[in-house]
Amino acid sequence: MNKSVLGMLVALFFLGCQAPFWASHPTNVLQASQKIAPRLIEVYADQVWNDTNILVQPGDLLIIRYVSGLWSPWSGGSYDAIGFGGDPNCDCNVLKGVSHAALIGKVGDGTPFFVGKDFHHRMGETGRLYLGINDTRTSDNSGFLLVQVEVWR
Ligand SMILES: [Ca+2]
Repeated sequence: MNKSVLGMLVALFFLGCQAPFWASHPTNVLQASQKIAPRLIEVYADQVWNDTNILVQPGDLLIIRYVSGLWSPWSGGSYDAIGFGGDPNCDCNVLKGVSHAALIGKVGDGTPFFVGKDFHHRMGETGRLYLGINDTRTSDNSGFLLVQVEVWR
């Protein structure tokens, strides 16, 4: 048996194995647990909201994980996605009741929410995902966090 015939037999064997899989998983239908493009995103402290270019739909499971990096809500500090702490009701916070300089998010023009280091949430809104620092005055901020964003649909 020459190599090309053997190659064709091997190919036919694998096609035969794959056919039932294709038949039961039509590619034009999103499966319940399909992961959409995990992305690494830099979130800068001196931007009010960082546009992730990720669209979220109702029912999506959104996962955001802090990977690395430090940022500061003023000169000289260094904090991660949990932030500095301080008075949670300070009017310096975009999201009241949450650590100053924590990682926060919002979908479209929706209400901001706490993200922190490990966010898992089934979303109820449609829109673009934005990430940012919990700080109302970003002009004196520095640094960025690297986060991984996954959407399961
Ligand atoms: Ca600041």
